[in-house]
Amino acid sequence: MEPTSLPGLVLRIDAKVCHVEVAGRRHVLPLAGKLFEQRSLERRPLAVGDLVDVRVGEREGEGAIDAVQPRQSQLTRRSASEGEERAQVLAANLTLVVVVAAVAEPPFQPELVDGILAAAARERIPTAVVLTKIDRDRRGLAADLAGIYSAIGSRVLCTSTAPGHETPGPLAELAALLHGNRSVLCGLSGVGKSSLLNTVVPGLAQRIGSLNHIRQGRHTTAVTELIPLPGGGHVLDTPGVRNFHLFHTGSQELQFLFPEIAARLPQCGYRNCLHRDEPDCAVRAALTSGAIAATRHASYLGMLATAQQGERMGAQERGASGERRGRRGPRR
Ligand SMILES: Nc1nc2c(ncn2[C@@H]2O[C@H](COP(=O)(O)OP(=O)(O)O)[C@@H](O)[C@H]2O)c(=O)[nH]1
Ligand SMILES: [Mg+2]
Ligand SMILES: [Zn+2]
Repeated sequence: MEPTSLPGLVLRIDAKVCHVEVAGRRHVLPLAGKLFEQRSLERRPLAVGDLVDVRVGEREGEGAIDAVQPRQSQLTRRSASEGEERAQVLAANLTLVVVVAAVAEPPFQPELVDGILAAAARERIPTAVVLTKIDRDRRGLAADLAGIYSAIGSRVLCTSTAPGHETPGPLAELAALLHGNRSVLCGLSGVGKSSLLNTVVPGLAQRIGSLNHIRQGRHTTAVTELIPLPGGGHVLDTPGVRNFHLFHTGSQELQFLFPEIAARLPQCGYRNCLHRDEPDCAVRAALTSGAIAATRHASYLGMLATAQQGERMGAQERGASGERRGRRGPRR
């Protein structure tokens, strides 16, 4: 009898196999078959979070992935390897992106946080910001950052999971946020993502890393895997991202990914204002009055410069493609 096709959720992708949840059960299936032969467009046609049609066999390892459903969203960053830019899809079909940043070590990086928020905004994925290690906040950084991110409409949770300093309210709220969602915890390595999950997901035996010491020979989350939550939903614990550059985002598109800029641009004097040094700019006026945070505007300018550099290189490459076809010059 022909096995029937069933809907599955991709939990984890390894070199040769992937883990797929089908009707509440995990199956390990080979990354082989028709779907994986047409590899020309994308290096890997599958991402964690993809909804797939599978046939599962009687025994472990049997079965196949027949098709991938169109994605609702894909959280994507730009990755460069061997001078070639590619889109790296962190996860597909997420319903919540939780940006995690510490107010102690490792130091807060506005452009990383703002990059993740912009990438999520681009895909219209709701976001929340979790500020961790507030037990070690000596300078009131958590309050400042909470002010900045609340002002742009983010839900901000200030947490500590340090023994004796736990913040029960915000941790309970995080648990409630994760419940029923397909979410990702995204931020630098060492900010406390795994610690948060261990605290809010009962019975989760995550490996906890440490900046200072190694427990049981390991100190980081090794794989990117969607973890089923008791009571519904999934959460992705990532090993940590060091940067988050947007993939092919135009310089005119960027302003719409910063809500506080998007809200003000109708008031700018120039129709094509990029809110950098143009006169009569409503965004810069808000910056001067303190209504827009300097760090947010700086992140925007940094991302704008990157976008414009990409556009210039794209134009150059198109112009020179006749003589240089097939050759990839070094990128500045
Ligand atoms: N003081 C303090 N340390 C924390 C907190 N959360 C995590 N840590 C420590 O920070 C280190 C990295 O934590 P981990 O959860 O592995 O971070 P991840 O890489 O983001 O998953 C570990 O040594 C944790 O014990 C916190 O709220 N307060
Ligand atoms: Mg971790
Ligand atoms: Zn402007």
